[in-house]
Amino acid sequence: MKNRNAINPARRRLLGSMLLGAFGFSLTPGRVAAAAVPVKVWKSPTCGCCNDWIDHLEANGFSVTRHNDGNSDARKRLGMPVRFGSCHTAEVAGYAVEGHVPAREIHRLLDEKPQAVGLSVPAMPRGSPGMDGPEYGGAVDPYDVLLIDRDGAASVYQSYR
Ligand SMILES: [Cu+2]
Repeated sequence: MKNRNAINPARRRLLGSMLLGAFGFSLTPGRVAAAAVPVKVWKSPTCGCCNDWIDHLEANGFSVTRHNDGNSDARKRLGMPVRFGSCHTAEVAGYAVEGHVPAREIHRLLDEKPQAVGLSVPAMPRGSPGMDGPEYGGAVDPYDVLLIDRDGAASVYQSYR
């Protein structure tokens, strides 16, 4: 006879994660469970692909503060040349991150700590994080993640092609 009060293990796990979820904890292994890395993002209030990129960051170990007053001033202040510009500019650990840079390269940047202004994915290539929603119909443009050094020179940090 089954005990009416017994909760099967799967259901118990589900209830447990719901309770933890209510308190903002996560048992997900890996980077997401580690303390989230704070990032500030400057963008226009109406930028949809910026918000999609922020969702990508938040799903990959970052905690984002949004500033919805455009990114030109932040880009200039952080020393990111306009020619590498895109729709949003972020700041993480003193580095500039311009455009739809994958979270993977930002983690690598924070691990390697190069002498640099930061990273950029210029313009808005389709298929990059935040430019990969259903509205793009699966289109993928080749692109490079660039490392921008302090005299404004760019080198390829990671190629996606
Ligand atoms: Cu964009």
